[in-house]
Amino acid sequence: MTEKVVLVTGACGEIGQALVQGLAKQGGYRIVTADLSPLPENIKDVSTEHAQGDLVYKIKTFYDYDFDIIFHLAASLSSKAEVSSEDAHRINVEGTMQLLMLAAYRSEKYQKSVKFIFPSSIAVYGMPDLETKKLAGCVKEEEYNLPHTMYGCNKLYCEKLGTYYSLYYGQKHLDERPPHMLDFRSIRFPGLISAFTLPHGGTSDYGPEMLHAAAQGNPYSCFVREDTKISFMAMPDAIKSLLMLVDVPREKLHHQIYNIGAFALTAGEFRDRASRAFPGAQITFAPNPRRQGIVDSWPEDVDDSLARADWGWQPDYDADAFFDEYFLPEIKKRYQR
Ligand code: AKB
Repeated sequence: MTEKVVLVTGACGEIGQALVQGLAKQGGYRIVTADLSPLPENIKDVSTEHAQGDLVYKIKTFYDYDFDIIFHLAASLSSKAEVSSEDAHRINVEGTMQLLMLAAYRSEKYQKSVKFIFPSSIAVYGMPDLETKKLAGCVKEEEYNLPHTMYGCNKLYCEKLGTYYSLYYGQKHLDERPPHMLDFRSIRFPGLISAFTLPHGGTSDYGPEMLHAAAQGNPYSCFVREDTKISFMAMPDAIKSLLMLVDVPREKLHHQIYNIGAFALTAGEFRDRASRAFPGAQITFAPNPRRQGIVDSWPEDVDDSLARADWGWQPDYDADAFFDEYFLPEIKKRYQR
């Protein structure tokens, strides 16, 4: 069987490392990676080539490759993007635009649809106030698309760009559209939690930070209120979703953008579960108004019925399974070593 050539940008990030490991485990891929940083040891051996540097300036390198699939994970996350917004725009939008152009060009020229998998985020939503957030509960893809952050604006715009390149590029009428348009597929992720890595620069980071601190016996001061609620997901489920979506035949997909959910908890519920698992955990709350405002603008939970209907999405880990079967066993092994 010939190997599929796959590019993973942002390979050194949290999702990147886990995805590269997942692709290698699944087999059948020649994995090319890209990131600002050198590859960490855990994925060094499975990447056949690594392009280190800024994607925007490196894009020419990638025109020489015959990619079947691009997982474009490189991004500046929500809290970081608020402090250097122009930089975030360059990384999140210009980098994506360059890669979309490359994928669209190759799809048309070589008569082969390049699959472009784009992780979007619950940051694309903008709940106007806490009352609306509470009343809305699980939001659908097309609701409240009024992001309050640079990162959310960037993600929403890139969803639109990807949709444009896969449906309307060239302004061909539906029946004269070439069969080999770029194949753009996007998942809106909730906050992700890994037992092996910690996120940097996000605003859902209080979840993983609190749990890792408690597991190590370190005090943690949480930057949002106890009643703050958003949806979260175990990293293995996030990787499962990417690997599932990439394999679905295009005709089964009725949409370009899909919500996926797993469990929604308040920061106080995280604290309670962390305290039960690690008696003596020292968790306090000292909300940071700017970061609090960001999380308050994100919905409590998402409606992922489109993903369930079109490609059979179902998470393996609800809140109990996340703690009991994934996070706690792994984290205990990790910090007790
Ligand atoms: C962030 O906090 O910026 C990310 C996200 C929810 O997309 N984790």
